[in-house]
Amino acid sequence: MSETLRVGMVCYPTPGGSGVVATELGMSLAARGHEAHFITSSHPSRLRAYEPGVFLHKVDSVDYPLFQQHSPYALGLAVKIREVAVQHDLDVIHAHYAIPHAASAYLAREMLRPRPLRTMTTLHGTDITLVGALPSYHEMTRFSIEHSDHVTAVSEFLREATRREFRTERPIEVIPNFVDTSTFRPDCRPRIRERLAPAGERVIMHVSNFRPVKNLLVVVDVFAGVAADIPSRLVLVGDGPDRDRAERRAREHGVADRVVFLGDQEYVADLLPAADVFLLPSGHESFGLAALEAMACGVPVVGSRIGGLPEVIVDGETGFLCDPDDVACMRQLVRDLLTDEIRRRDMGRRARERAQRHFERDRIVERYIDAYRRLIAEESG
Ligand code: GMT
Repeated sequence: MSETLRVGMVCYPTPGGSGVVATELGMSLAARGHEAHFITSSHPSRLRAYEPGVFLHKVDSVDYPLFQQHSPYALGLAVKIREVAVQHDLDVIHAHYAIPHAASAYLAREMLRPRPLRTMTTLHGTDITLVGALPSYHEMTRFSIEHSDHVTAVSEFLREATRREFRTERPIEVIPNFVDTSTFRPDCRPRIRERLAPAGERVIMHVSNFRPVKNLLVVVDVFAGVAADIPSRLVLVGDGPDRDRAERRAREHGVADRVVFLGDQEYVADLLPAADVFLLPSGHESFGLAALEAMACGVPVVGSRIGGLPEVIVDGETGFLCDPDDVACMRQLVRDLLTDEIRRRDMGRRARERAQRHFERDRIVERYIDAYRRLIAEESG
């Protein structure tokens, strides 16, 4: 078996956890001497530096009047996967987020027969819990899972949710998400903190794609309660459909002058250490990569007791968990943390330790490499 792996990485290029995981994984593979071929509709947002061994292949989108705004991306992707697999002799195609990537990988594999191409699908979250479960996609999601050569999920919660929702007995390996703790670290640049909180206020931070599932209005509600008696700023990183509603909510609470909207930021590792507390009150969260990145920066997280978040945040030790809409609970816990600096720092230290011990990038990347090698061995065995 060749030592060098050639992996096709299919992911969404937009900012979002599944794309981040795919991108970091591909770059880590390349840094170990393997080849990572990104097959995406545009440049993945976290792909910053050049790494020898990383290749980009853009999926063509066909502009034809009959398609109106519905260019059949899944088909163009399948054709591109097939093409890249042949040209670069790919061993494995790794689809991140089932819809429609796992179906496209399946089509590419079938088009290539008898040449072998092993397919692996990583389930990330809403591909199972929201979108994939919709009647329009349910059967296709189930089919894609059943026909993928290997399936992984980013948390125990997601594995169980998949089994339940799709009534599948298919083995699903849990490989949790990871963080590079040498990039995400507690070193706060004073200049960044001073700009975010010029009068020395406490900083509460939230990073997401501002979709309804992230409960951004709850973030603002919690902050408004805290800001009533603790000089503080809310720093919101990201963008998305709930941004306007959040701005309006901040005005209604009379705290708009203390809420900073930074928009989408690529270098969140520079921002997170400037936070005193990270808030993540999501309604659904299969893992919560943003929480893990905050923890690696030594920032305690106050989040929801739902989905995979309890697998990341240890309640009372590395952060706190409340019900997703329990504003009073979160408000009290944030307030407690901001008024007890020794406890806050202690929790932050334990949060970082947990990130290092359980979710360190290098160890988790090895688990993916092991899964690729097992898949290839099955094929040749
Ligand atoms: O499902 C989504 O919201 C999209 C997805 C993404 O691409 O950002 O997020 C999911 O995958 C992340 C990476 O594995 C997880 O950390 C997020 O918890 C998960 N989001 C949800 O479950 C809502």
